[in-house]
Amino acid sequence: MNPAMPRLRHRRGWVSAAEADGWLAQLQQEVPWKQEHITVYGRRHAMPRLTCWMADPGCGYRYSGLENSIEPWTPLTASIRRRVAAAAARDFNSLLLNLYRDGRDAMGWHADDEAELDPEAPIASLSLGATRTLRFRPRQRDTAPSVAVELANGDLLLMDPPTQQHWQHGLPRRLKVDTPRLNLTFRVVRPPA
Ligand SMILES: O=C(O)CCC(=O)C(=O)O
Repeated sequence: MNPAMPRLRHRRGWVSAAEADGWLAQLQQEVPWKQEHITVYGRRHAMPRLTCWMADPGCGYRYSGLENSIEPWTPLTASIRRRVAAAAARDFNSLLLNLYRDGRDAMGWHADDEAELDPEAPIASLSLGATRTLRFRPRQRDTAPSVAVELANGDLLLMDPPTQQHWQHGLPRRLKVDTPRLNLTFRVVRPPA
C-alpha cells in the first residue's frame, strides 16, 4: 500500500434515501443505546454520542478503554450485516453503532487497531441520516495531507487494510447540523485464542 493515501472504497448512495431513512428511524427506536463515559486526567466525561456493541457470542471488544457489553443482533442489523458482507465480499462478526444526536456529537482522532480486531479485515462503515465529514490524518504527522470524506445518508465506506496501521480518523463537530446521524461500523473480531 502507498501509505500516502488511506485505502478507501466509497459507495455513495449504497442504499436509497428511502431505505436509509427507514433504517435510521427503526434503529433509533430499537437499539439499546448506551451513554458511555470516559475518564481523562481524572475527570469523568460523557462521550459525545450514544453507542451500542452488537456481536456474535464471544466477540467482546474493548474500545476507548471500555469493555463493551455485547447485545444480540436484531433482525434488521442481521439483515444489514448480510448485505454489507456481500458488498465487502467478507463476513463480519461484530458491529459498533454510534448515534450522533446532532452536530455537537462527534468522535475524536483514533485508529481501529485494537488487538482484538483482525488487521487483515476491512472495516465497513454505513452512514444514515445527516451528512458529516470523516477526516483521515497520517499517524506519522505531516507525512501526507489529511483527507476528508463527506458521508451522506445511505453511503457505505470500506476501509481496507492496512489503513488503520497508518491513518487515524475522526468525526469533527459540525454545529450547523441539527439532525441525527447514525453510523454502523462492521468489524471482524478475532475469537480469543
Ligand atoms: O461515525 C463515523 O463515521 C466514524 C465511526 C468511527 O470512527 C468508529 O466507529 O470507529
